[in-house]
Amino acid sequence: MQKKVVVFSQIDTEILEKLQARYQVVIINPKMGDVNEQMQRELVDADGMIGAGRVLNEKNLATAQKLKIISSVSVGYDNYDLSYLNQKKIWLSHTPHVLTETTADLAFTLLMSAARQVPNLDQWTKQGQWKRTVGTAQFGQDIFGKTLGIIGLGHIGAAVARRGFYGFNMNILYHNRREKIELVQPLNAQYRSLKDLLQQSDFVVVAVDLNADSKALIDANAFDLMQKHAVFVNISRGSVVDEQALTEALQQGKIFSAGLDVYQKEPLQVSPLFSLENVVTLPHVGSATAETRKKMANLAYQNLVDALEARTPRYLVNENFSN
Ligand code: 8YV
Repeated sequence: MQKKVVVFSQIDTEILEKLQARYQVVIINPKMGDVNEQMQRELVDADGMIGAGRVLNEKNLATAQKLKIISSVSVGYDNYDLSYLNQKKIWLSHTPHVLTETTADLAFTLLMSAARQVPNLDQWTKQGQWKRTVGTAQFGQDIFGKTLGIIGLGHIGAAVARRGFYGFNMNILYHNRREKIELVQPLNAQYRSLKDLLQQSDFVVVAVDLNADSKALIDANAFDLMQKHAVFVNISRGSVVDEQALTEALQQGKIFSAGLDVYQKEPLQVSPLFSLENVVTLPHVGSATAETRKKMANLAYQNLVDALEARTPRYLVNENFSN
């Protein structure tokens, strides 16, 4: 009998066609009614799931009887209840590496846009406000040769560090759960406590995973420690930052500006951040280029097929139940 796959978000059309050629495919469609109800119904006899951007836990997975794998089209997996998946012996796979450079590119895009007020000045120019030579209100911050502090030196954090070091001659500081001696040697990057990093950096980039230790890691106290000219960038997960404290820091000029790709609640539809000129807000597009999303979809497809054909997926996140 054909295996059944539940697709729980929009996915690449070619991958969808490949799935349809191989398996019975059901697509969860928010336009067709309550998503959790659709999932509970479809999961009863499903063998695999593929998608991204949905919270999956006991509430919507409880009816699954023989689900072997959830193949996430993402590197982050904070939206999945790992202990529940382990308990139910459901594999979780993800798509690391293929999005590293693209996401680091976006971190730098945000860093530079926020440092030089790019979206703000674009609007200003288009609105015809450029009547004479620019004044101090239009000035930005120097980037070349400044100090870049990276919180979370995983693959993406390291790719951000390389851009800063090789491209902009920056002095690199990092904070991480453990020191990464070999990785940082060529970049001459220095380990710092969180407090020291916040106090000493001109640019602070958050690139940590969201977990119990990193939740609200950047709070009001953290913004108090930063320099007044500092630029803050978050490309990891919104919940790593206390968004209200960030909003207040921007309103009160405790830091110069921020560049954000992620928020506590996504999609972000209404926010006090929207009325601030010193913040650049993007709609969670770290990995969103045509090429990279294609690579992620392919990898997620491969992980799914491996699991459904009794092979261990390459990029497994939780326990390997086949052992
Ligand atoms: C995902 C991301 O594609 O990979 C991640 O962890 O944050 C993005 O690249 C996005 O979460 C999908 O909704």
